[in-house]
Amino acid sequence: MRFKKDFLWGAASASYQVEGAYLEDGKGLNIWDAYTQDGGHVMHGENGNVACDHYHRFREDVAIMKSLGIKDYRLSLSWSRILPNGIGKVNEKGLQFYSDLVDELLAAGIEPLITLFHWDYPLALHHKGGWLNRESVDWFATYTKIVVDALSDRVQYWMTINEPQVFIGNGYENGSFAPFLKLPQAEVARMCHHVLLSHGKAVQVIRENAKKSPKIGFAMVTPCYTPKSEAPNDVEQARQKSFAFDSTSIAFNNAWWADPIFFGKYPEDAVQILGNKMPEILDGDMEMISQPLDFYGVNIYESRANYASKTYAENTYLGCPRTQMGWPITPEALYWSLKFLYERYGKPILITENGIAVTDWVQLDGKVHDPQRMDYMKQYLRELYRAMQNGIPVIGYTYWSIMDNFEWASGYDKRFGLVYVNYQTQERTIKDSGYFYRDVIASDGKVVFADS
Ligand code: GCO
Repeated sequence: MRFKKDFLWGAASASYQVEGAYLEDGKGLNIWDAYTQDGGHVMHGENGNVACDHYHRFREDVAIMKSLGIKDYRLSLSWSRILPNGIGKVNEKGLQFYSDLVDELLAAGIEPLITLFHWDYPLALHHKGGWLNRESVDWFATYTKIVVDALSDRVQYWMTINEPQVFIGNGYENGSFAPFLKLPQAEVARMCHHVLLSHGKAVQVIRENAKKSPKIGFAMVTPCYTPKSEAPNDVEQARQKSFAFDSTSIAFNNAWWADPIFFGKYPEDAVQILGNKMPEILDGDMEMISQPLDFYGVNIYESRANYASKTYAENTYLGCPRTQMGWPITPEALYWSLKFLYERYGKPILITENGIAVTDWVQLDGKVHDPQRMDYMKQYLRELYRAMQNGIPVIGYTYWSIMDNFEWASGYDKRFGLVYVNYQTQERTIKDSGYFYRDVIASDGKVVFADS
């Protein structure tokens, strides 16, 4: 058993989590820069000021990716590195960094996949109301145009926005991520609408200006429920629950985001439940939001679950296997999520993130032995293969993350990388899983099916 030859075997990172150089070469502040300096919100008072120093070490990091045979690298751009105030004057040194990184990747035979926005919102725009301000749509479109003009002669794959569920849900609903706010539901709904409009307008800008024929998507975190059994009524119940509007949070929903994009309308249950908290929808909004896409980019780590339960959420039980994040290990989430998402939206799927945090360290032999991560990857990739064998078109798999990095409010304790980072020395050590992934890629996935 093998994956198809042109399968995109990739790895991912995000600007704030790896770059560091938070004040260097004209970069402006973003909300994570601003709201982590007080040491109050992130584990151990940590922040991304230095992170993995990828800004200075990107050539070394690309060389590691090349040595592993990685086909594509999903990176995100720091909006405030390119536009220090979010709008207005361009920081040419910021653009140059990304141009150099793209050139380094292409020279290494690695396809750059660009995420335009991965949570590091320009502080200056936050002070102008951020996503609450409808002007945010034009701000994002202007930023997108600058990036497309600079990079689209070499970049073909574009993801507009990463996980609006999380940056809105944690950033503005439950307050656990920057800018650590808890806003009223009507304001959250309005932000979601402006994020969707921004996505749509960015798609339009890319289509109209890209020099290289673009392939455009996003990176949503929309895992589905796993049915209790393969009995038709259990499957149907899981499907229904996966797209029903769960009002415990506006942002942490699936159809709330994907239906406007693919159907040009909000899901009826959400409209009913939110009532007068629904955002104002102007003429043309839904057409703008539902610009055609080339793929459905999805981040999947675990099955969707209702965490309100006092004891065990779905797929969890006494002593169940969990990652260092505490997330249950549910490989079947890849099969069922892809099945339900493809049946509903009918788009080829790119796994834009999947991975595991494990308590890694460099051992006495100087290596990082991480058999749990290798087993996790095997289990999840087998379910991905099962989805493809059942007719679901999957264009690639992107491991999160190429290297250990800043895991948001959890700081640096949580290590997801295929490459271990010593944050005192910035020394990189390829983990056993990194060599395993090399063998997965070289064998078109064949080693995934070996039990040893
Ligand atoms: C996300 C983000 C990543 C995280 C990763 C592990 O999906 O939450 O895209 O930035 O670091 O998922 O939580």
